Amino acid sequence: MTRSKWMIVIVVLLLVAMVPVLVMAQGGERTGTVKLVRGERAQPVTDVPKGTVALTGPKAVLPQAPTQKLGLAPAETHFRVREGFEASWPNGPWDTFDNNGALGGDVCWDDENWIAFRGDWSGWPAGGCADGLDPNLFYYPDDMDSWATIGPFSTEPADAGHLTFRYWNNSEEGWDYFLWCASVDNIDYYCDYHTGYTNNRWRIGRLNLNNVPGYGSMLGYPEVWIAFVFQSDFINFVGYDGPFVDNVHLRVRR
Ligand SMILES: [Ca+2]
Ligand SMILES: [Ca+2]
Ligand SMILES: [Ca+2]
Repeated sequence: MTRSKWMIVIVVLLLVAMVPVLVMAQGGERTGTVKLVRGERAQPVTDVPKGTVALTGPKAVLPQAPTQKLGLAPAETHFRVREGFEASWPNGPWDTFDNNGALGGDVCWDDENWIAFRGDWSGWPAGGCADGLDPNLFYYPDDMDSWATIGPFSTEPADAGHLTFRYWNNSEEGWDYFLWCASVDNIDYYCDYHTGYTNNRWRIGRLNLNNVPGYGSMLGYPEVWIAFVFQSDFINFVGYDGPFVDNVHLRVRR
């Protein structure tokens, strides 16, 4: 081969070698579990390799109490929240707040009508409090530590507690985290998280209070909290829409 042909071969080989890099640059995502202490940023401890989607296992089968298995008693609901963000929010047991003070302004969750799994409205972590934005016009800001909580509620008489919800996310992968968590002291929260892009799809998020990641069972406690958290770092080089949450269903029963 002539020298110029060798050059072409080398260039082609280099381009082929770059394909995985180019593919990975196009909006990957990661999920995992992490312990989150209120007032601190999450330090993810387990990572799924970039581009691997491992969000949820097979559909959870709700465990039944012995009496139910025998057909003696129907399930008894002790605490239930259904939220589709189509009416006034926050309401009832919900609370929302900015957890890092003046840093990044005063930003918390609110109901918004930019995108929804069902209806027209969903929850968004940058829409509420004094410096809240409209997702129809803005991306999420930097330095966020935005919380939406349900609770406290009791699980003392409960045999089962399940949280399910839908979420859509586009956040800066590896830097800006959407987390869903549970706590028995409102300080240490145990969470699953998503960072990156859900490819314009709504995913199912789950939390089983009988098997909270990193903790174990949170059944049998006088006070339990659920939290949806979004944390962004100090910079984005391009704009991201962030996480939207819809069809939240929490049920604690025996
Ligand atoms: Ca909705
Ligand atoms: Ca703040
Ligand atoms: Ca960021």
